Amino acid sequence: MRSAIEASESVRGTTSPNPPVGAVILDADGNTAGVGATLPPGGAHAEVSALAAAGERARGGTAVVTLEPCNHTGRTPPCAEALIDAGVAAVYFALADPNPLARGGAETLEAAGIAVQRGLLADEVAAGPLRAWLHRQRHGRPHVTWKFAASLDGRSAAADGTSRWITGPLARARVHAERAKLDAIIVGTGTVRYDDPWLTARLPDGSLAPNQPVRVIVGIGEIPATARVLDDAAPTLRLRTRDPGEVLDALSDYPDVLLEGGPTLAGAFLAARRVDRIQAYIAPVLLGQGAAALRDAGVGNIEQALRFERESVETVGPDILLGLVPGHSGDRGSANGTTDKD
Ligand code: AOF
Ligand code: ZN
Repeated sequence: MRSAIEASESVRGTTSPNPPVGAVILDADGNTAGVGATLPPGGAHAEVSALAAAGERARGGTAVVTLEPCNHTGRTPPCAEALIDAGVAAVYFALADPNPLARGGAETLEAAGIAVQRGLLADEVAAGPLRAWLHRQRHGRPHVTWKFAASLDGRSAAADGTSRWITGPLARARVHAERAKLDAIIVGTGTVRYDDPWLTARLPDGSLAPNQPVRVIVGIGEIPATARVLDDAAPTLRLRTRDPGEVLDALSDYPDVLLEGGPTLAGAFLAARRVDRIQAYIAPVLLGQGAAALRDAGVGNIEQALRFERESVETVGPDILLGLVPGHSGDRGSANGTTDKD
């Protein structure tokens, strides 16, 4: 399953609106016979590409898939049938398919006499490669990650506005590697005016990654015609609204969305409870003055503080990457000041 997760990670950002699924076929002796991952929409599902790689070695073997094999004829024929036809003896999958059109593959496989194991590394898959797709299936809107980099005292620029580089090269490389796996990156018009970001995903050598997320500029302010985000290195979408709900409605085809800045836009999304995860890169740097990473998120007193729970903490070179999710309060998981008081 770890290999299947790795395969699914390798296609994250290229499969929307389909989920990035990974599959591994083991032969009857338990050796890896084929690895596959979902191709762009209309192309083969993960199981079918793994079966193609395995060929005859699939017979009597085992399929390991991050999502329940589909049971439907959509853009492609059902994977459950493909697994039956290939003669696999067992199927392990992590997550049941929540899509009512596609689900039921497990029962079809079992009816054909195949041993089915559900739930293998389910939490890892749900928090990892299938996270955004599952979120969109459940909530009908994109999964939003707010990413920011700040000094230890929460600032993203020094007193004179200079901001390069607060975090180290490893953190920046990581941000670029992550960009290539997203569907869309959102920035406000203010950030476009002040920072003139390019918002492309670059490989370590500086060249453009093959997969580029859509660059989304939101807000009613004007931006210069010479702004770098307007070039043709990646598609760009201009949304003349500041309302997070309207922005996400317009992005319904883009399940995995990154909110990059600036502080005002982040504040609007946080106040509207439209941030599903925070990735905070914290550098061991003190600035003392300078713009904060966040402005006005609707918090007037400590009771209203937006509280989050730690999902992960990692060191990235000299910096710390904190992964946070909204604190549990109410079934929508909105972040507010009612948890973690002690
Ligand atoms: C799988 N393996 O690799 C993926 C699955 O329109 P289609 O035919 O491409 O089907 C899309 C649906 O199939 C999608 O919503 C999800 O339920 C499932 N995706 N299933 O067996 C795969 N990507
Ligand atoms: Zn399928």
